[in-house]
Amino acid sequence: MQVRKYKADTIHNAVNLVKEELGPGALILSTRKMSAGAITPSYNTQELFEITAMPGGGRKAERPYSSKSRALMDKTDAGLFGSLKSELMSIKEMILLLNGSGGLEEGFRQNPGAIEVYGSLIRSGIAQPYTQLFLEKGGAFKENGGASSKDLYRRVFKEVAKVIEVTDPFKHDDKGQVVSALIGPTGVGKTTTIAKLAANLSLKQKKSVGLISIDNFRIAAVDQLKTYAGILGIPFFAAFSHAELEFALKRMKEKDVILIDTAGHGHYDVQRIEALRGLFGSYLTIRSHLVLSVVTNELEMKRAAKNFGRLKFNSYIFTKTDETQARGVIINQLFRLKMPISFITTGQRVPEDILKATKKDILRLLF
Ligand SMILES: Nc1nc2c(ncn2[C@@H]2O[C@H](COP(=O)(O)OP(=O)(O)OP(=O)(O)O)[C@@H](O)[C@H]2O)c(=O)[nH]1
Ligand SMILES: [Mg+2]
Repeated sequence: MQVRKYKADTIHNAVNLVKEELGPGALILSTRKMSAGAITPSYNTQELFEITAMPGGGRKAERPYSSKSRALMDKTDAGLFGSLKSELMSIKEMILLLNGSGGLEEGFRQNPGAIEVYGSLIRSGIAQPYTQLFLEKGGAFKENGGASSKDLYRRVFKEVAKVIEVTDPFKHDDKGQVVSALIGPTGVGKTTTIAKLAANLSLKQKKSVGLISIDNFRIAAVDQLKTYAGILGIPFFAAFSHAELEFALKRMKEKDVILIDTAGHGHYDVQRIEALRGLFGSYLTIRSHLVLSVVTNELEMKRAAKNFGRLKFNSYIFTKTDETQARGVIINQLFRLKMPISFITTGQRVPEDILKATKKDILRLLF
């Protein structure tokens, strides 16, 4: 089977070329419109049409080939079919993207380069309205906005970066002791993240660290952190009441950093969240940080942020970024409730899998 490509300035001329060479029974496999300049400078027209075709009428018309040249041709055919298949896939994807593009078709017609950037943001999990906003702000639909997709990527990423704010809760200043509590839904990685933070602060940053666990209904959960404290050789207290929390804080008042682990609450468990607020309420020094897993369904994430908002948290910690490619949920959450990001966790290993949040790292994880 001989698959060949024919190029001409109009589709009509390309069809004529096919007929001339392969006869009127030729089978047209695909047609494609291209920009002529990109292919060869010898074409003076703006557009170029390419037809992929093969002779019709079955194998009888073909010349017999040696087994060597047959194998070579099969290889070429396979390559051609491979490229046709991937072309079809990208066309399919583009149609899907355009269908959900909320009326951006006209913008894309003017600047086809913008489709690639748009697809990249959508694939990262950033919701359509925010993706559209980033493209608009990046000038994707202005005249020449899509001239170079590299340039457009740069401008759009800059817009995404503007939405991201980062903070370091443990940055040394003269405020004295830092007391940080991690709050959040069940199983998002609070205890694991505390262990990572404790190890990095004490071993790498040479800070004196103390741990407190507030989990008054699960002995195993308390043991989990106690074990980490033992390994690191740092003090640990379990506190189930005001008095016990007060005692633990007093005993560790010389420490640079105190990390407080809390029991995971279902975000519908407003009563428990309120209880925690009652417990923390009288300590102005305690700063809370909301831990959210990026694999959580977005609606759940939104509700969790709302209900834990009663505790007036100071930053987000996003966990389990290693479990999904669609990390754009981070950006979606920032649109719902703007708050700086302090840490990102990237796996189960303690203490390695944690990053201090930087705009650059977050952008790298997103795209
Ligand atoms: N893949 C992955 N797993 C993680 C990450 N962080 C934590 N985990 C895992 O998530 C599971 C739950 O972690 P925990 O630290 O016990 O979660 P928690 O928020 O303290 O849970 P509760 O105390 O029950 O609310 C464990 O299996 C962790 O190893 C991460 O960044 N990536
Ligand atoms: Mg825990």
